[in-house]
Amino acid sequence: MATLSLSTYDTLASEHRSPVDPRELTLGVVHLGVGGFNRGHQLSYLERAAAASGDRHFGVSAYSERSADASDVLAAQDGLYSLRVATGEHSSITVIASLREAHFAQRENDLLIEQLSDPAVRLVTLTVTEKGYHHDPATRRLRRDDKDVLADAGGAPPATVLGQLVRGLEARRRRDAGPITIASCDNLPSNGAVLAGLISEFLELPGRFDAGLADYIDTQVFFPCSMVDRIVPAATDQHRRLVSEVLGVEDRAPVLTEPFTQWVLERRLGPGLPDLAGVGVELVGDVAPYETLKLRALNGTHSAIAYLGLLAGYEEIAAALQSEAIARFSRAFIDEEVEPTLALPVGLDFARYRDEVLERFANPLLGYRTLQVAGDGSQKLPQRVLGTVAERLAAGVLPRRSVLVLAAYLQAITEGHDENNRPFSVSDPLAGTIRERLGGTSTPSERAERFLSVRELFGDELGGDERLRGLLAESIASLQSAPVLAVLAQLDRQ
Ligand code: CS2
Repeated sequence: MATLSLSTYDTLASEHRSPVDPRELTLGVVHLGVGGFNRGHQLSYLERAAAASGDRHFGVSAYSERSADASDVLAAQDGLYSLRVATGEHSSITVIASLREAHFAQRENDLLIEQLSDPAVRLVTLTVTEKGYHHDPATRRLRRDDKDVLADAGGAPPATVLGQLVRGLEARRRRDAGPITIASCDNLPSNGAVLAGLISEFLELPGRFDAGLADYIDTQVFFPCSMVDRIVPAATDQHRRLVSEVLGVEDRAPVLTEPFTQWVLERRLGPGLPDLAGVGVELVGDVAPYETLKLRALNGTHSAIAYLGLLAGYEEIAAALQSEAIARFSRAFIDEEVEPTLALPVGLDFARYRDEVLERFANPLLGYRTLQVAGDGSQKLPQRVLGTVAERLAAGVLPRRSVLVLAAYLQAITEGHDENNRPFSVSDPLAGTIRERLGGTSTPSERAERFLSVRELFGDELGGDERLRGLLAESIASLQSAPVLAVLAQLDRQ
């Protein structure tokens, strides 16, 4: 079978072609982190903006950060890939036009710096995952001892996004290429402000930077915060086969997603951007209420289902939610523990939001794996669960469900198997540290104490909280002594 590329594009049935001819798009956007999420979310908005406005200046050059795998496959397809929106029998499959170039950042550093300094480029977007920011999850400050960060500051070919952006901005300033907007689209609270803060901390490291760069960044570079929402599971071979059959050409980089999509973007934007508001992006003065809601109610519940489901032996989120105990737990977690901590966006119907989130998770067509959501918990849990824990404790209430999620996370990364002894391996940058810290400890209260001593994760305040320590020890003990679903049922009776 021929491969999807510009040379086979015209053979596609018109229903599978983009409303925009990919050959007409010129470079206007650089993206860092070309995973499924970016392709299922931002690139689809950019394509619709091009279609709606007729403006062809926002083609995207995207870079993969950690390995060349994704960018090589996309480059071989001339940036083309299909997006399947799973709505039951009538899934639509269309090729997205926006991605015009794909590169591996570490192999093509010079090109990246050149494109970041191109006057035609007015927008940079990032989806590099939580750990891509090289910060401490608890404090959101730069990890000043990170060896890649230090090498980048010293002038090595940049391997971190911070180094890449700073070198690109230096070149942009020298070239007088005009203001630029850098939009973080990762699931971090205040993502834009955090990125701006990390860049300014990076510039304080011992290293070689153009004098005056910090002032230039202050006046010429815009870092809006954003909340992005769409469930985009990792691609499977089965999906690749199905899509290739429908298209009649082989697509080795297809993306599957759900109908729901949302992008709330802070109105802190530089000039010359595509008309995103025209295609449904909500431009607001303050993203915080949207992002706290999403991170705690949606992502927090996702992580909860992932760890509890994984331990109970469920491979997929939707399957785990079919368990009545997990479904009941999720509702109660959102209603009783998360909701009281939220300042809701004006006009939001919370009960409806919660039902919609749980319905989206239950979509069996997505096949979203518990193991995927469980990955990198140390980078995710602070904003997803620990904020809720801290605020409930401050209000004098013991957040039993949230703390059970922490115990389930601990069990998942230290035990590495479910309750039927089936092994799994959760990938997490702090897993080694946590396992080491726990060493040969055996009693639940020792385990709780050692776990809380991982200050990169808990910070000083929560890490030293006695009530949290007691509750965590109880949760660890209950998971050690009964099957997960029985523990959940027991919680309901308390
Ligand atoms: C998920 C998110 O994998 C995960 O950690 O919780 O990717 C989630 O699907 C998205 O944030 C939904 O917008």
